[in-house]
Amino acid sequence: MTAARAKYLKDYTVPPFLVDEVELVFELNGEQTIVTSTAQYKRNGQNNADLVLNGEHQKLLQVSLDGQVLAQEKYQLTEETLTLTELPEQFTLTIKSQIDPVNNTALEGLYLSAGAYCTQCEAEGFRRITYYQDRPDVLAKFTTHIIADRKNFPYLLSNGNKVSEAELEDGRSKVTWFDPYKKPCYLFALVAGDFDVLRDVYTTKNGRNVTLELFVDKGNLKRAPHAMTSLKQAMAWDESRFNLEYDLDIYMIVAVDFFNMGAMENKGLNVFNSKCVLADSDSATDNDYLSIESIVGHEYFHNWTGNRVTCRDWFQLSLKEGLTVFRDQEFSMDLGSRAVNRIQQVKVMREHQFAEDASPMSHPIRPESVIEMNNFYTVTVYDKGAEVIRMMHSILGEDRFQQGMQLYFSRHDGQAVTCDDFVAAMEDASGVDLTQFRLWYSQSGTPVVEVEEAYLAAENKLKLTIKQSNPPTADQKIKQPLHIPINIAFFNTAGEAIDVSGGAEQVVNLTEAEQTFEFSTEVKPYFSLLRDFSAPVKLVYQYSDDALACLIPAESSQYTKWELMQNLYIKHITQGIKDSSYQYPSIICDILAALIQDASTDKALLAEILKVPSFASIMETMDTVDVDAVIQARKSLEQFIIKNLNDQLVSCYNKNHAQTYEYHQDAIAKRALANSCLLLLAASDENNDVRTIIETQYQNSDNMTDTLAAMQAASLVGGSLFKDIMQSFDEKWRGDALVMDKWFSVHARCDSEQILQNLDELQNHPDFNWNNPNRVRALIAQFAMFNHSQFHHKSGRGYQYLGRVIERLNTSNPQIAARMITPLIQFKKLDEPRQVLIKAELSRLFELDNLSKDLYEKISKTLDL
Ligand code: B3K
Ligand code: ZN
Repeated sequence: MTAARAKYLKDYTVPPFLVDEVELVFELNGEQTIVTSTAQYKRNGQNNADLVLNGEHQKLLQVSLDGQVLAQEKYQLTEETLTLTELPEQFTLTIKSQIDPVNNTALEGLYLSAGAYCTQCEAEGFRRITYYQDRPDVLAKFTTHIIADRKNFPYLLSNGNKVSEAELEDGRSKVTWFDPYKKPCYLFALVAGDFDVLRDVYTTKNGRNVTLELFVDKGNLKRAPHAMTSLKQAMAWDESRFNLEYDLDIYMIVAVDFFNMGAMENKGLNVFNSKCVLADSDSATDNDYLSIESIVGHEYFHNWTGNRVTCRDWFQLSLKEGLTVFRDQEFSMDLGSRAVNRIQQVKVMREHQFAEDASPMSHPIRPESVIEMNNFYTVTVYDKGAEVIRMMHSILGEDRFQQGMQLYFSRHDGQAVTCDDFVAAMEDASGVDLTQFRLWYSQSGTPVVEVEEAYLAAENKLKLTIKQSNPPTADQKIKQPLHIPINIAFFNTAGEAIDVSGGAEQVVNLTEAEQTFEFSTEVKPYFSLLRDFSAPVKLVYQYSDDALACLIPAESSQYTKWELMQNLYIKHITQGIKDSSYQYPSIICDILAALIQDASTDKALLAEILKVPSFASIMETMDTVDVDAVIQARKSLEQFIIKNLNDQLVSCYNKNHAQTYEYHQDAIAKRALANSCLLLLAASDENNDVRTIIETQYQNSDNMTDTLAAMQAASLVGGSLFKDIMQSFDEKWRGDALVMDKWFSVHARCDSEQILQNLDELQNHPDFNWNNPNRVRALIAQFAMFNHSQFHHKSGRGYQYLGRVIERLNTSNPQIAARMITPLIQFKKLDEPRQVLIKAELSRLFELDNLSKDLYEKISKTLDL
């Protein structure tokens, strides 16, 4: 194991040397690929520091200073660094080294993905390519020459604009790219391969033509148009909403099959996981379409928030990620359903981020110490980071927020800056004091907000006493009160909005540990709290059933209707967990029936409301979890709903299920609603008619959304129907691994006693590949995250199975291994015997000889070592 030492935010110092220009020459030659880098260094202010370059996994061939080859005793080489001493004020350094992209299964640095060369440099992958100061605050202009065999690699791509192209005599080509924008090395990219290309042009609002190119594996062109459309929509949206225009003459996206995450925003040359690009209605679901739209948007938006203005150091990651997630969320919300998007965002927060806050890996959105940076591309930095930006947006309002953005760019374009610089721009542009608000950047954990009400009839006054508590987290014991905006709306018992003092809808700002807010009102009102999830907190307030029955139809915020329904479900599931014979109250079905009946109900919203809260979101509301009781209580609630609403669900299905596929918002909503009804009906213990519906839907489906829903429904009813459908899908899609991922996932989620044998067998399927992260996620991560009854099997076999997978990935792909370990480190709410089993598995892993830094950081924190 490499030395696992933590780095601290407080230790930041400026780089001792800066680089103006760097020139890279790549001679792509399989296992013996040669990289030569030439960079102009100059001292950064007065200092006599050594130059310490980062470099790993490469063979250093030669170092030259100002054209003179250096003898070995003139520099010090370790596994991770190259150090040069006694350097002049300015000099040119040329370094030649050899790297092996062919055997690079970590998928960091330069590697081969299904025959094409590609790179992934963020966070610290550039050091696997050449020796350099691999940190985001060293910004340089890059020139890249790529030399490779013409026949196998007709496309040689890098950042910026292509400046020359030549055919060499030996069958190779040489292409040169120049990127005029200074950038940190994490934004460097290179791709070499043979592709099909979808081309288009975008004309910016100032009339500049930008060439758009989308590179996909040969034969995949028909799955490229949706990503191209999304890109053009993103470019137009950023102009209209943020007044930001694209800055190069060309924008390229390359889809590759082997990729550790979703996509990467390299300047002018995004590299994408093919899963986040390729879609047609036959092979991709509506959710795939929407996720592609949002990821294409996200990477595009980074061109300003991330690339033009970047991070000073990696502790500031949320500067670009929180902000860019906020921007991609708004993009999706402006294009599609605001409510459904908000629901998805909140689910990520409750099901994943709150769990991370409660885990040994808890950290603020701006972490203070890091061992392996790749471990901090988290739901906290990304999604809670976006919630923090969203709160600023709601405190300032759209206009002042946009003025803050303009000030931020005018101050910092071309710089590497901090989260504080961002908040300062918001503050200076708006005149709003964000001193206390800044704590959201440094304080980890999920605040708990408790609300108590008192109506003083004699005074016509409602008093809300609101308390915040900020429980200690693994990383931070002492907490302070935060600035928490709480959005509230008031209604009378007839469900009409009532104007209390301050308005029928208002935001109160909780800034102290406890505050009482008074509202004048002649009637005792009902009110809904934390509307639109106005802050990333846990709300502790128990609405009465009567209040919910009034508020759900009355609420004008579609998201909040869903939120209130969740509250009703969870309230009663909690009873069901305590008492397995608990009778669910009819009010649940009365409210659902009314929503189904009401033609004005938003269909996409209803599709979400008809989903009983997930295991993870129930878990979030409890301190300790009895796994089997939660599974049972969810099931009983589903049975209760189906029993009472069977006919309504069938007729709602029939009304909304379409025979012919169309792709637009209304059609997507109808499909979602029909499939929510189908999945609920399929969960029934008794209903046999549903088999016919599932079979017909599967047979007649002309799109993947309905096909997959039928397959998932079949997995719930089981038997020969399920077997037949799975077999038919395999026959149809075998060989198309991206599509087969859906099939692997349905298998992985099956609640079968045989699941571990099944997982073993599935690994022998020709489309399964341990080196491809998509496959591993589709099969193993789906099992560990969603197959609750089997993963948490009381024997511990589920935990041990995942442990063996992690052991295997530890050497081949440490980043993926560390991602997959999440279900094993978030165990604090489980019963004691299960915790013991998990810890035993973690202790075993901790003893591995070659444990990566990635896993070391997570396991040592979990076992408190
Ligand atoms: N910036 C990349 C993520 C890089 C992850 C490195 N482990 C994608 C994104 O957030 O847009
Ligand atoms: Zn990002």
